[in-house]
Amino acid sequence: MNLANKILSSHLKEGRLIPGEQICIQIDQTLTQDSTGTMAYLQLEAMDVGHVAVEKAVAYIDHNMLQTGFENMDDHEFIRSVAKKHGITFSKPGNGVCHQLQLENFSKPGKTLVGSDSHTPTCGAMGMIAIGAGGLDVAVAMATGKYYLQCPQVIQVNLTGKKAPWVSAKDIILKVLQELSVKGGVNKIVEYTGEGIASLSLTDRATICNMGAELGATTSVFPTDERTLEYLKQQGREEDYIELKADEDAQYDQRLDIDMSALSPMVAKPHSPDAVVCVEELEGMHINQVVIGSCTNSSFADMMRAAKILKGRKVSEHVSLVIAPGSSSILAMLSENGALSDMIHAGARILECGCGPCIGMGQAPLSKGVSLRTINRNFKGRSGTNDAGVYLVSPEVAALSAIKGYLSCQFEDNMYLEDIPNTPFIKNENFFINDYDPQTDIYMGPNIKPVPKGDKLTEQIKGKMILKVGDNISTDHIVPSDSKLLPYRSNVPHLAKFSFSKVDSEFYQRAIENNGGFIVGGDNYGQGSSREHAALVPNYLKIKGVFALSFARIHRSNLINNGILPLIIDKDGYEFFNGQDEYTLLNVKDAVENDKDIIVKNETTNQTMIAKLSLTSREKVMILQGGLLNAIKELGGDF
Ligand code: MIC
Ligand code: SF4
Repeated sequence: MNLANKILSSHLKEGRLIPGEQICIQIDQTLTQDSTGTMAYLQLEAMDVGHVAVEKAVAYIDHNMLQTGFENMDDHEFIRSVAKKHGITFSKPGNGVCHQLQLENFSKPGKTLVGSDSHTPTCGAMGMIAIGAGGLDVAVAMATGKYYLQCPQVIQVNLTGKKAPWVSAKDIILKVLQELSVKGGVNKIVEYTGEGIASLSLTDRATICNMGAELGATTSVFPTDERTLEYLKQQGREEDYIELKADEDAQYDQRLDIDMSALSPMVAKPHSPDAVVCVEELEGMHINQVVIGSCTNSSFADMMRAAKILKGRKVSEHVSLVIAPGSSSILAMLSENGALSDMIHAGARILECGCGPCIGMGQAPLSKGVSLRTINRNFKGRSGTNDAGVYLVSPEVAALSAIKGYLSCQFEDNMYLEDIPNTPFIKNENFFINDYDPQTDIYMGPNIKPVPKGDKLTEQIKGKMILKVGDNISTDHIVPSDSKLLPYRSNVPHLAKFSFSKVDSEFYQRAIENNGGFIVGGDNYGQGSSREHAALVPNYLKIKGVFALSFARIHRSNLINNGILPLIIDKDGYEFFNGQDEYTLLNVKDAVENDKDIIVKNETTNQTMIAKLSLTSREKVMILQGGLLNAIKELGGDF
């Protein structure tokens, strides 16, 4: 057995480990963050449960921290009160980014974790099965300890050789993205094997697992070894260590070989994480901004390497360098060992520990600007500046380029930090709140609006095609996020006004005028972030179905959870839709109940075509009932 299947099988509650079949796994840990958390906790409240049913549930505040109005802090207070009522650990704002904190404080080999954030797989570095999901699925996991998913295939990525000094873990995952693309991992687990692993630290592995989300993968996983133990010792948790690895004769569904000694520094160009080339190809490109941080590259080692490059040097006059360490512990350690002052002396702006610029919460680049970032996503407009170009690089390339004023990988030998001190982490318990009181009153700010509900499925559905888009539409396109919109994650009616605004400024108006309708998309529709707002908003706007060539995993589940049909079409089907014609799905209920194709009729031309819905038995119930919350109401919380 491979390692992924070993962990899955030890947690299997329903189904068989056959790729494509529906399985249910026992969940040991959950995490939420604030931008998806308010909805997840409103949904948890609607389920009327007591103490959470998992070993460890943590609610982080890391995304929405600018507090330019009352909305953010109202959300924080709402989450804090729900956490107290249900026995969930609350991580206060300023403590750091959820994935970095989960890794440092709670990750344990062999455990399962589900989180309302697409980068939850970061903890795969610890030999965990850690999966990103929509908020409602995480709420159900908190309430019942269960998570349903399509049993994934397992891809083996075999690492050999040793990376050269200036090659970083980021370059390994950028190489994997170059090979497999942003849809190469959909419904697959990426399992790393090979003698090359031993040279990668735990946080190197975390960077690699983190950006497995950009492959669309269900998750990524590493075996455990001395490096795992070393990290756990550093965290004062060595008793959590167990050895985990695949069997010698383990089977995989696909294999990719990467010789790390052949790699050089890489960069992902705008506007996709898989638009990867060698930095050398773009050496000398003028830059305006550099951001070092995010859940991908904000570890102690990343910060120390960047600090070493900056030490005694000066950030270029025309560059704004911002640095956000991943956790309060890391920040405290950088401050104690002097690395923080090396950064500040060089001219770096230090941000509080959180997501910050990665999700457009401040630090928007200048118009048409070039921003080098160590983050994981560079979708158009995500930085807050629609015409800026964001390039994804390693912390080393970011720091060097900040000094030079242009993209570069021409390092000097004395910039290299040979050994990262293995000092025990400075643990700061004061940012974690562990109160539990089932009588707690829930705090509700005025910006927190109810969760939209779906309608029961009818036999026929009529509607106009109100938007047709191409391949790789991300949830950032469907519901954009920046400092103006993120405060409204608890207010779906307000967010709805900005839906698809970066793709088609009239979408909202058309949806209102037509009382909803259909959307048509290409391949990998809904990639990227786990935000279920990309389904809650369409639900609120009465979108009845999305036709696409293929769907990203989390978004597909979010659509179904909201009672919206994820309809599969082929290339001819894509061409079938034109203008703003009216369409009728002639036999939906029958098709869902009896696994039939759906007949779609164009009412203007009278032509018909076929769309497919491939649903598991549980998904069928959700679609018939108009969403997961309705299904739970009808069939009970354990549904
Ligand atoms: C992201 O990186 O896009 C986010 C913001 O962390 C999202 C969650 C969200 O949209 O709130 C994610 O990755 O799931
Ligand atoms: Fe936060 Fe960015 Fe990581 Fe999302 S990808 S969790 S916004 S740091």
